[in-house]
Amino acid sequence: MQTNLSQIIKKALEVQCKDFSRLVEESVQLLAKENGQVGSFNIVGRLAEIKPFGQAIVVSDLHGDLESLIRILKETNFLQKMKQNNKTILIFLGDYGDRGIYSAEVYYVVLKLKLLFPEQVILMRGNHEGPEDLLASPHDLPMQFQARFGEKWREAYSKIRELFKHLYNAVIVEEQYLMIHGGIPPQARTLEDLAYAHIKHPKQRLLEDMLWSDPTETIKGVCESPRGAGKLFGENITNQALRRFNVKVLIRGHEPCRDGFKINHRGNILTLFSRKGPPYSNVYGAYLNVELSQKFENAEKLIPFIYTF
Ligand SMILES: [Mn+2]
Repeated sequence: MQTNLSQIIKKALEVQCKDFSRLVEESVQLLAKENGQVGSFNIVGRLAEIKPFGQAIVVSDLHGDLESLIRILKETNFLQKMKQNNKTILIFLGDYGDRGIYSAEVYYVVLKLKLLFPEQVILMRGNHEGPEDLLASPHDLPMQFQARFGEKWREAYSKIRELFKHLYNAVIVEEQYLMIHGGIPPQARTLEDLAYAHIKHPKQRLLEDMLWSDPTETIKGVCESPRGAGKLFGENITNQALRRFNVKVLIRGHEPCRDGFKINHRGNILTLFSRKGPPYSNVYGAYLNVELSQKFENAEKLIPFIYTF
């Protein structure tokens, strides 16, 4: 079994279209059958429910930044921990490709980790893994695949597009955290709304709002987003959702932040951003490494567990 980080990276940099496509296909098959109890996760639709025990590493947008991903895996000793049968879990908040030039390699590494440790890794869906009718633009993945894989690139690309449908909409850590790539859909009433948002799309805008929305401090309610999809949601929407889902903090990605993270809505929202470099101008990248049994009422209290680089 290939559990050495440098071997995985080497393979990611060398992999040809056929092997890459096979890896994506295996991942699709694995994700498609995830339902009910998967290790310590309870899977409902595309929602992963987690009991508040054990260590969790939360990685946000990577956008083809292989270097930041390697750094996080090294710093957290994730593979070493897996060898020691440690129960640490690794959650990705979505947006693996586009922008950075190592999109295929980032996908390769995160999918390899999922296949190696299915009960320890959760891959969420970002707006760059959106549904057919709502894909982020510019979407440079096809060009990157063409440059990376040559004439057979379409095979790898169509498999990746299939994969998008199987990524997770949301993660909930009981009584603690709700994790969504973009934000809270104001119309969500139940966990089922989050779990089956992809099935209700496009009739309902749940999935769109989850993948595209951003918090704002300027209004309390909700308005359309300048991004052209999703919404801007204010403090009242956040408070209502945290109460409704009985959690303390919303953890999300999607927005580049100068320091790699930011806090909104009086400590009710933590935004993380893990990638560095153009076209974004954040000075730091960040990830979270936190013990889930520790109770935090407020995102400010999570700051000691946010690692920036
Ligand atoms: Mn995003």
